[in-house]
Order: sequence, then C-alpha cells, then structure tokens
Amino acid sequence: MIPRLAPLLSLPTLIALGVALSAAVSSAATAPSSGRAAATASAEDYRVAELRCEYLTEPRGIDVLQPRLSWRLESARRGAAQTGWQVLVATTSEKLAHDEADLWDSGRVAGPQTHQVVYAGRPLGARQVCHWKVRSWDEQARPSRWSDAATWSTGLLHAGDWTATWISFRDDSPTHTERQKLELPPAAHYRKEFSAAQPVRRATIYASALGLYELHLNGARVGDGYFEPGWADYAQRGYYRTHDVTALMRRGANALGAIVADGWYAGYVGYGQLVGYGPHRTGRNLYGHTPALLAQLEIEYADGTRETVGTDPTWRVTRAGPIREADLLMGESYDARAELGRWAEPGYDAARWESAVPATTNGRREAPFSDVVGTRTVDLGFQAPPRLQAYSAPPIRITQELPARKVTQPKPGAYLFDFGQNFAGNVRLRIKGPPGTKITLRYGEMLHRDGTLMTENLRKARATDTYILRGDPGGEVWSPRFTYHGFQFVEVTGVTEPPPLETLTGLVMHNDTPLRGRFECSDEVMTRFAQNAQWTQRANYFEIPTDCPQRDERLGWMGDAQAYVRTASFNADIAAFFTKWLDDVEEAQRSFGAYPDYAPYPMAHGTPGKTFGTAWTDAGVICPWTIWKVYGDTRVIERHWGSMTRFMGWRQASTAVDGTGASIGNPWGDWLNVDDPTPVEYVDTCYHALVCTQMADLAEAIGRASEATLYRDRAARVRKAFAARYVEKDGRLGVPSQTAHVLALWAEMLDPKLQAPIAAQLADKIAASGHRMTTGFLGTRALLLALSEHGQHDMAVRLFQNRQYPSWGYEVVNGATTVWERWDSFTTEHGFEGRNGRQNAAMNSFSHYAFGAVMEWAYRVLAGIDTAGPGYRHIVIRPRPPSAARNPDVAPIHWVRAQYDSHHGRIASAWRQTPEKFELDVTIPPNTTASVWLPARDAGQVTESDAPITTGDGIRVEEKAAGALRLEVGAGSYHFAVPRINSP
Ligand code: RAM
Repeated sequence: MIPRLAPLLSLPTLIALGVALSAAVSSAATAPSSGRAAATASAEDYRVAELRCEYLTEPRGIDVLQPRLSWRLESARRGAAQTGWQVLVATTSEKLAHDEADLWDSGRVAGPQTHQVVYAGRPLGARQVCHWKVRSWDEQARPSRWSDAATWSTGLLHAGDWTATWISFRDDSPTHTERQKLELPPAAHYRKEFSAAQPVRRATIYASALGLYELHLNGARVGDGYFEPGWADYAQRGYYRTHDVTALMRRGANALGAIVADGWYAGYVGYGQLVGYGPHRTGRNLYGHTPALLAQLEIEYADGTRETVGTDPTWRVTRAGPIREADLLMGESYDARAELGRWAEPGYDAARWESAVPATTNGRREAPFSDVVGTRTVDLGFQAPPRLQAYSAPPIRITQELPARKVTQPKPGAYLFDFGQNFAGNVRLRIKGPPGTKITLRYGEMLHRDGTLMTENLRKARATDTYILRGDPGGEVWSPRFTYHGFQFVEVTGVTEPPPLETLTGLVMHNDTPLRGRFECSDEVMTRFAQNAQWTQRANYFEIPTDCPQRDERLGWMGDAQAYVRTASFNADIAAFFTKWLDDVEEAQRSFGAYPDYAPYPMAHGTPGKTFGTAWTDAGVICPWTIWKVYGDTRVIERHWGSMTRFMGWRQASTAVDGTGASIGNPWGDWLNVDDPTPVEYVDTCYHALVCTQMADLAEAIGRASEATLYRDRAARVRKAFAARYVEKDGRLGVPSQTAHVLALWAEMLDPKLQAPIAAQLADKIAASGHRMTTGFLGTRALLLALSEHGQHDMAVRLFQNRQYPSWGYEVVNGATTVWERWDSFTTEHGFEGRNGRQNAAMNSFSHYAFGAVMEWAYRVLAGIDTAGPGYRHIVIRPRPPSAARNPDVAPIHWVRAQYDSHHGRIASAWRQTPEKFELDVTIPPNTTASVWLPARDAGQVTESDAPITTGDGIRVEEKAAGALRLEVGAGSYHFAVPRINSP
C-alpha cells in the first residue's frame, strides 16, 4: 500500500498542457544555450535514466546511421509525464559537459516521446564516438536535470574502411568425408606484435571471423562476450564486432592475439551428421573448410595521429596450442601441457609458429553437399562474406554462476555433479593433480534411475569436454570457450580422488537480454513453472532463438519462435535480439517467397521439395508484428516490408482454389499434439487470416493505408472461405480437434455470435476428456487465451493449474526446472519411456520453450498486464481472478503478483481475492496511462488507498460493463479494493 499523494492534474489537463507547451517550445528549439539557465529550476522528483541507443546500453560500432535513442523517466509522483525533451550529442565528453552539441542539439521538442527518438544531427561517418545526454520537461513544464552522459559509436561502414585482410593458416587437410567418424580440428592461435610510439587516446578493434574468435591484447582477454562474431549465412553476409581496447594498450611494445575455432562456419551444426546432410553427408563444414580471421586495431594517439594494425600475412599462427578440439556440439578438449604461455604479450618467441596466409590461399575446394533438396557441388574454399554487418544484439555473456548442489558417485570413478537447475552454458573446472591426468566432463539434462547420466536425448551431440592437467601444484582453472551444452548434470571421470563440490561452477550463458518479468501466484507449482519458462528462454536465446540447447539441433526453428515470442517479451527485453535474428530470417527467405522452417538455413530439411511449413513460415510476419506491438518499433516493419510483401505474395499464390489453406509444405502443423491432430489445411487457413490481419496492422503503422485495406479484405475473404468449408450448418466446426476450436477462436475466424458457443463446445470437450488438453505447439500457445476471451476463464485457470498429464503442472511435479519438449518427456512412473512407455528418447528435449508460451496468458490475462496500442504507451491492467471453488483438484489461484519492466519502466499488477474483497496494487510507469479494470458495479464500491475514489486524484471512471468498471489513471502506484468480488 502506498501513502496518499497530493492531487494531480487530470489527464485532459495534461494533454491540453502538452499542446500549449508544444507551441511555446518550438521557438526555443533553435536556442541550444537556453538549457543551462533553465536547468536550475529542475523538477527534483523527475529524472531521466537508462539512456539507450538502438535498444543497447553504450553500444560500440553500430552501423545504423540514424540510430534511435531512448530513455526512461523516473518519478514516484502520480501523473508524472513528459511534455518535452532535448537531446544533445557531442563529439567529445568535454564538449557535452559544456553543452556544446556539435553533432546534434534537438532543441526543446514538445511531446511525450522517450523511445526511439531518431537521431537527426550531423551525418555520422565511420568510427564516430557520440556522447549524449537528455533532459525532459515534466507535466508542469519543469525541466529535469540533464541525464548522465552516455555514448555510442559507429563501426566500419563501408568495405573501404577495412584495410585488414582475411587471414588463415595454410590448410592442405582433406575435407572430412567419413560421416560416422568425428573430425575435430584444433583451434588456431594468431599473434602480431606492434609498437605504439605515442600515448594512446583511443584504441578500437573491429573483428570478424569465418568461425569463432576470442581476442587478446597484451595478455588480457578482450571484452566479455562469447561466440563472436555470430552466425549469419556467410556466403551472403558476416557479422563483425567492435571493442574499445584503450585500457589494454601500452606505450611501446604491444601484442594482439586471437584464438579462432570452427564455430557454425566449419564445425558440426544441427542434425547434419545424424541425417547425413552437408558436405560428404558429414554434418560439418556447412559453410566452408578453413576458419579465417579479420581484425583491425585502430589506434588514435594523443597527438591526433592514427595507426592501424590489421590482419595480414605478417601475423603468426600455430595450431599446436592447448585447444585440441573445439566444436559447438561435440565439446572442447584442452591439453594444458600444450599451453602457449604469454603468447599474446610482447616479446614472446613465436619462432616455431608459421606465417599466416591470406585466406584466399585456401581457395577453391569442391565437395558434394547433400540435404533434402538433393546433392549439389559446393565450394568450401575461402570466400570473403560479400558484406560485413555490425552485430546488433546484446552479446552472449556469462550472466550467472551456479554452485554445484550435490555430488554423487553412481559408478566407480564417475562423479555426478548436480546444479539443481537445467541451463545452457559451460562450467569452470578447478582441479589439482599430476601432469597428464585426463579429466572428462560429460553433460546431460537428466539421470537414469540408477543415477547415471542420461545422454540418449543428445543424439549425435557428443557434449563431452576433456582437460589434461599440466600439473600445477597450485591447482588449475579452466573453462571451454568454443562449445556450450544444455545440462543440469555433469559427469566427471579421471579424477584421482573424490572431487569436492567446488570442483565445478556452472556458467549460465545466453545473449544478455535483460530480464524483465516476474510472475508469482498462490499456486507454487505454477510460480515454479513461470521460472522454468524463463530458464528455458535463457537456455535458448543463444545467438538465435533455438528450439533446444542440448541435442544435435539448436536451430532457429520458426514455429517455436513465433509461438513463444510474446511470452519471451515478458521474460526479457528481446528487442535487439530479434532485430538481429529478423535479419537472419530475411536472409534465409526462399527465392520464391516462403520463410523456411528455421533461420539461419544452412541445410534444407523435411519433405523433399518443401522447405517451409504452415505457422513456421508465418513467423516471418508474426515476429516483426510482435516486436512492433511490444516495443512500438516501426523500423523493423520498414526494414522487412519488402521481404514480408514477397512472402505474402507467395502465400496468396499457394492458397487453395476455394480460398482456404493448403498443405503444401512440411506438415508440422499442431506439432506434438496428443493424439488429436488438426489437418494442416485447416491450420493454414487460420494462420493465413492471422498474418493478413497482422500485415494490415503493420501497413497502418507505417502509413501504408491502401495496403492495409487490401490485407484486411484478404483476411475477410479467407475467413469467409473458412466459414464455408469448416463451419457446419448447426454452427459447429467440421474439425473436431481441440486445436481446431482454439485456432478458430484465437485467429478470429468465426462470426462473433458463434464464438461463445464454440468456446463452450471446446470447454465441454476438455471436460469430457477429464480436463486434459490434447493441444500441440500451436494449440497450446492459444488455448487459454481463447478460453478466457470467450467466457471460459475458469476452465483456462483450471487447465493452467492442472497436475495431470498432459499439463504444465505435470512437468513441475515430475521435477522439471525447465519446460519440456513433450508433455511426457519424463514420468516418475515410466521414466523416459513416456506415459505409455513408447517415447522416443532421442527426440526428447528437457529445455524446449514452445509449451511455455502459456506464460503470455499468465501475464496478459491472469495478471492482466497488456498494452492497448503498440509499445505500452497506454497500458491495460485487467486482472482476471477465477471464480472461487471451481476446481475440485487444486485450490484456484487467489492471488497473483506480476511485474513487467517495459521501456517506460515497471508495470506491476498484484491482486488478491478473499471471500470479503478483491484488492489490486497497480504500478504504472511515468509518461504512460492505463485503463484499470476492477470487478465492481460502480465507482462507489471502490476505494483507492483506503478512501473513496474521486476524479480529482488523476483517476477517471470511464466505463461500466457487466460487473466491471474501467478507470483511467496516469503514472503512479495505486491500491484499489472492492468488497465482495464477482469476476469481471
Ligand atoms: C523439431 C524441433 C522443433 C520443431 C521441429 C518441427 O526437431 O525441435 O521444436 O519446431 O522439429
């Protein structure tokens, strides 16, 4: 509960004030120096925080030349809102401190915009460091103080900015041809000494690789990112990164080093080896044979002169270092006896190293490449990516360390470490022992009944690391760098005595998308499930949204991504992560217009001739639509509009003659449904209508009104065709599956008057099957949304809380710490054999987020946090408690506490219902407004902070519906209470 605050201006007053201000400030826009004087009258309880550029904090080397700047306002005051802003951008921090905005002074601009303010200053060139700050005028036109300064910098923008050349080691090794035998080459170490004659003002490294690199400067590792530079279709494009290394530079002799491994470029990827795809069907070398490096260190001396140290054949290289194997799927082997000492420091004797060669030396190398398309000849020799692009997502980092909880010894000499949590990443090994001792680490998500490690579900991913001790009497510490695993357990063999718990530390790794959401409720099982979903996302937002982190797959499966993306947006800030991946998606688009099953798309899978599938292909629209909806991002629409339009053209052409859907691609459909299939044509019709509607929304958002109309008309035609084909004369659906009912409701395929009856029929079906759902990936995502929306909310809550197979709760009570791929991935009764003893152990991931998509409903409906339009400018708080005592198995949820940190700040909804009253604590961030729905007949029933609500408090009573009251509020915290609940 919060203390009552002074009455504030009402919303209409605020809006009017904004308009008046906009007239008053436009004259000030050209007078940048007016700022300093005005700043003295700042509003104390109103601050500008969290400056971000292109969604990132202090990004280095971006290639967006009109980047979007954002900030967040902080104020505990009710009704706090921005009426104007000013951005200053300068070339140096000194200039910025003196308000000398030599790049951009926006002047005072009227309006509420705090998000995605497009830079409109002097044109930016390559290598430009931009220092910026913001101030904001509050609802009473009082200016804030200037924010803290922040920076961004641009990268190398044109091919001509790169003077470094691609280098490699001379590689005469034959291309691997034996599918059943692993080929795991060592990583290469590169080094170059140079001298910095003058004191250094700034030093920046720009780097890329075909493969993965880890950079070192003067003995120190550069940056805290892993798996750089990232995965793209290297034949079309590569990523590069930018690191500020000023602090690592020395006057005089310096040494730059890089370790380079196969990565996605040359290593094992996906199920290539399992199914016999790739060059010689080996599953490796999908893009090329020999990794290569490109690095350019640019030094700016204090006297203004510049020097560049770039990769070229004067660099030295060795493959005799300690990293004997380095593969994403198979694992890493490290022989500490072969360590290279101070190899990345000046003065090192590299006489036994070889000269690096221009990567072009490893020229043409033809090989037969097989996948479901057939076998074709490819060139695995070096080809420079035609385009280098700055990486636009947050880097993959170690975001958390987990101590081991338990060690057991299931068989002689094998010790099993349990981290108590399934996650993705690596471990840190601390070990002491005689030189040459070989420690083997095997990773798994589960244990067999006898306590041994279960690895059947890893399929061909060897997921094994080895470490050979150098015999340091002080002990040795090691972590792999170029592999990662999905695991909860690690089996350690090779130790001479029982290892203590501290031998291993779990390193949780993923793209560092800031965590944003928290959901708790009175049902602890479902509180745990919410955490499981977040953990599963962390394990899978790993370079791309992967299906799973453990087995030989880890691909950007599009169906999973689209089903989960909205849930993901509650768990973490995924805007920059999707900005990056949607480029990969567009790049993977088939020439005829379809988006493929997964992106990137190094090999074609599924039914011959089909490279796409309904709902999987539609991710190319659904994901951008969601990013727009959640973040108000219109640039993502503009960027992919051409691609999405081509897709929609293909989609139209592939529609059946009668206007309904078709089964033309891979028939994934309602994947992993429980013996209750839905025809793909049916699913296709629903998804076609859905993406037409979303395209109309997107067209409107970027001012393409006529295209919006065309897409809306098309959606209407598809819906008409659906009705003609699938709705029977008695108003029932022609397809009996649960998912058919769910999709008809969720994709709005039905005449409104049929919605409630069809939802009732769906509820009856579920009840008749003993309250068991049968839905797969597609149906499950929408099931509870459809039920709650159409009068069956109690059924939705009951399913959410179910503990019986198949249900989310079933996983939790069977010990899950992440979301499972299958409803019966493990049962206490049948182990990995599934509920009926007929499970496929190989196709059984314990960290697969698709079924976790129910969390969208938990946040949007149960907790009731939603956005009215795009970007949470106007928020909807509409909590939905279930009716009491409608669940004979589990006490219905009677409180929920949820929060979501939007770009505007924290939105919180916490409700509790007792037989006497319903209480709701709401927090609305500054500069936003909210519609709050309460289960009340009229305003007289409602109290806020224990007093009757009055409109003077910035609260407006807007609408009375049956048993529900809508209030309009501004920013602030509110405690509402309504006696004698009846559900809205
Ligand atoms: C599986 C993936 C994924 C699914 C596809 C159809 O191999 O794990 O989850 O989308 O198949």
